[in-house]
Amino acid sequence: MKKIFFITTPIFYPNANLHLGHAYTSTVCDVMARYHRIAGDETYFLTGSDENTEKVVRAARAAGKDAGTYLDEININFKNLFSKLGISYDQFIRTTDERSHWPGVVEMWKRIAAQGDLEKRSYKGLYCVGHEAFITEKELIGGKCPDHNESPQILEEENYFFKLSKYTGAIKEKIESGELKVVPESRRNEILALLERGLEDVSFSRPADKVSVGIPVPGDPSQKIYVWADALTNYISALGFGRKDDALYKKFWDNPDAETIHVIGKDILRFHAAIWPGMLLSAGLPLPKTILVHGFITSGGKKMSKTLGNIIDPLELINEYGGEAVRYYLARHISLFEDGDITHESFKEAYNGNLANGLGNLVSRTLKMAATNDVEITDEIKIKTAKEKSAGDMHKRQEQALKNFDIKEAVDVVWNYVSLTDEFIQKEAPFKKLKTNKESALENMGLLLGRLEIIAAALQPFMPNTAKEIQRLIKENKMPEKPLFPRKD
Ligand code: ME8
Repeated sequence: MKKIFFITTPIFYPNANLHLGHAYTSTVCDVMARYHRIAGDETYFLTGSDENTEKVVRAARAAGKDAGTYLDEININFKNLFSKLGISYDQFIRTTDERSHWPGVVEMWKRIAAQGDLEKRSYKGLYCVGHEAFITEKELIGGKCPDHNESPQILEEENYFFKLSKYTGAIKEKIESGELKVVPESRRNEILALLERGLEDVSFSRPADKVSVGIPVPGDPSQKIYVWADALTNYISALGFGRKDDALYKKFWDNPDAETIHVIGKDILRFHAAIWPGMLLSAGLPLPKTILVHGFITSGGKKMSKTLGNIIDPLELINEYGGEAVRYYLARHISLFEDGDITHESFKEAYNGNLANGLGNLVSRTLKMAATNDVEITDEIKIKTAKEKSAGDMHKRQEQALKNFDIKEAVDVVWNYVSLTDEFIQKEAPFKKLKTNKESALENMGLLLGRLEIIAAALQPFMPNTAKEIQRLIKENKMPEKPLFPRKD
């Protein structure tokens, strides 16, 4: 049965260009979105940028630009990377967009306020500008925030607090019952342990005179809505929640049959699996169905950082190897459920071994044999190849893997099939056999074309352009004009 499928990336902070971690989240979402579209599901893929933040103000100032110009420029960079990576989003939301985003946030605020869940309180604490959050004494190392290497400021101010603590039990129940799935199990346990300890109320606004950006609190212009209440609501404001044109919201969110999934990194689990469900419960709105949490990408076993000089720029990799190769690496060589590593060396090794040699070589060999001997693909061959056990097994395993969000396994099975096909060429040696048993040789070549067609189809969600190129070459019965993946030395 056709499904309704809604998938989101986190909205990214535009205080710097996107790095490989962001490219990873986006690629995971794109693979899932493409897979569902191919299956015929009605699919909507949302991404965007999280702009109402002091980080942006500081970055714009450092670049000597006004915030508007700075944001427009960096959004072009975001979209440029997405285009090179083939990220097929349906909408890119910007939280500074007063027409599409703000009405949803205002509506969300009003609903939570109507429940009596927002309360003005005086708050004094240590505030880290990098985190845009109050942090505790315990988290400091040498008096500084370890993530941002900055001393926090002591702030005392009036904030509206969201009474999140009130929803601890209800959120726990939704996760325990599976109504809200948190995947993988380890992250589910992590959030359940947090809920077991009890949630604290959270600051939801800041004095308007202390912040330069943000959406004014409805009915109290002395306060501005604080970044998380603003950012999380993007997932529904983008669909039209709080607006008249809310058809997408009704179809993709406020619909028991819609599969809704947020893909996030492990750093923002609490926000998505505690604060966001709390907000939705308070506002009387449906919760997402699944929160899929991935690990972090490291380089050489270390967190990528400017100080260590081990940041890998996705654009640099794309320029050298192409967007499809980057998608391939992220999908297959990073496990979604754990931290994954990448270095220039590991990338090149995977590229040469599995793309230049593995897939690229198979495509060249098969198409060369077919083109020189005028072997063309026929419906009969297609049916015969699809009936082979190896093809059936691959499909079954791929489908199961994607159901479990195991993208790595879903690509691994394609390469197993590539290896089986290589072995078939080795064993049957159709090129040599031409002289002794032409009929069998031609039959082998036809089967190889059929298998290549199956490989191309199975690659579609992961490497869409490569899949299309292989399909074109088969159809036109041509050898690639140049190798699909030239070897790199
Ligand atoms: O947190 N490895 O935005 P952000 C893998 N605006 N993924 C990584 C990563 C790494 N090393 N570093 C970042 C924000 N990510 C908020 C989100 S959503 C309502 C608001 C990915 O620009 C990961 O998905 O810091 C992480 O959750 C996201 O980028 C955070 O991007």
